[in-house]
Amino acid sequence: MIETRRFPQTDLYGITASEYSLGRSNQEVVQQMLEAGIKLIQYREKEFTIRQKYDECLVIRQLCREHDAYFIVNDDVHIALAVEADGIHVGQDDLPVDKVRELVGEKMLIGLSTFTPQQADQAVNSGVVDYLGVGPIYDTSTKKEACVSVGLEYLDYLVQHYRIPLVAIGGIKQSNVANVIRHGVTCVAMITDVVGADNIGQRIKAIRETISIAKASLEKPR
Ligand code: TZP
Ligand code: MG
Repeated sequence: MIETRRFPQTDLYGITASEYSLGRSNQEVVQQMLEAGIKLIQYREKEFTIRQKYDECLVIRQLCREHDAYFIVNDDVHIALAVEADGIHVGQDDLPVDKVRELVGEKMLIGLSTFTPQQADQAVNSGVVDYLGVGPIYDTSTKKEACVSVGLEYLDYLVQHYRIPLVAIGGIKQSNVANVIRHGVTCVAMITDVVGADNIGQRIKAIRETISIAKASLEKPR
């Protein structure tokens, strides 16, 4: 468990999705992400049993520790606690964030998915959320229950109005990530473009190069 609760300064947020991983296990995919230098991994599996998720999280938690990477669990507060994750990521239909904070204590990061300014306001005012998920920026079929894409305007609004760490997500790929970065976000999350790549390591390297070129073209990245 990390000592002080602080969202890491990092460019790419890796998320599991065995359905899109070309037959590779989540463990294998995470191993490749970590070897490619990703420092923030979220375990996200919507269709698995609690026991399957717990067993995978135990292993991935350890892998993240060995690579000095943060490990965040999606949805399941009790699994995050059971494996001593560094964070929990919840959405608007999960437990309210103040309740999540009560359950996980002060050390664990809390991320919240948002797609409207009101949700962002509430999250920031709650004082318990450490970063906001922002999206879907573009159309995506990866998140089954996703709302229609919010576009870059919502991201612009957050970049202009808040200092809380932001993670842009949804339909982001190597081909369009530069544009997202140019809107001022530091960190982006990608599912299919990473886990669905034939060579995950090479794809991550290419994405990170693209991000770093886009950031260099900005005066004041945040
Ligand atoms: N939350 C908003 S969009 C999304 C999630 C989990 C799915 C992102 O997946 P992809 O494949 O990067 O579009
Ligand atoms: Mg959720």
